[in-house]
Amino acid sequence: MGGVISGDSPRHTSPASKLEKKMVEAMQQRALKGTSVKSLNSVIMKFPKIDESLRKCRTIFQQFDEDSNGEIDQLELKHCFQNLGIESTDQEIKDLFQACDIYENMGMKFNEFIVFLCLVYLLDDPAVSEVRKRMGLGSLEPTFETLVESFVFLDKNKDGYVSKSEMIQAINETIGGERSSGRIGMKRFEEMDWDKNGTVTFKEFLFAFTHWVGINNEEDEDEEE
Ligand SMILES: [Ca+2]
Ligand SMILES: [Ca+2]
Ligand SMILES: [Ca+2]
Repeated sequence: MGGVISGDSPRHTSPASKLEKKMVEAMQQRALKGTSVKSLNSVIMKFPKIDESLRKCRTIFQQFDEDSNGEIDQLELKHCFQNLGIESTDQEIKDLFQACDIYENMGMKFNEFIVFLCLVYLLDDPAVSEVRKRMGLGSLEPTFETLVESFVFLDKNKDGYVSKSEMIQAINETIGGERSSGRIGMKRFEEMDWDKNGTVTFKEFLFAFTHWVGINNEEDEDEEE
């Protein structure tokens, strides 16, 4: 396959929220800086460390989840921001939620929260960087950087989305022409493409990632009632 990816027009069917658009733009910007990731294997090597860091996020999550129901709702996020002394409008909170809440539930579950944190990391916005500082994301930043760089590695044409052919290309580069690699690539891609629109956003990528590193909401939560 050559480098031309022409029959690959992305179909972004679902209307993106303002924040999601911002995130795609942020990824496009970030992609211009390049990536130190050379292969999927090198990302896979980092899984244990990523796993460990993402578990630290659970502690933060629990602090936000005032009623401990396993979800952070808009009011809880607002309270949290208030406690941190961050001014936020209801609309901003709503946008943050829409950007992360893949299932369009009332609350953000843990894996959606990771998407949220990564968004906070990625967005170069004065208000957001204030959130970042106050939430003490410092130790998590290398993990988010790895995740961002992995996405940039996959997004060959740097448009902020990973298409099917880009995914297969990355897999082929890594495994070096094993016959099954294309099929594995497709399977991985389908796992990531939650809304089945043919492209994977950074949000979808992160969401899938929390599964791959073994974080699972339902299994980790002991029902206490
Ligand atoms: Ca809650
Ligand atoms: Ca792309
Ligand atoms: Ca998608």
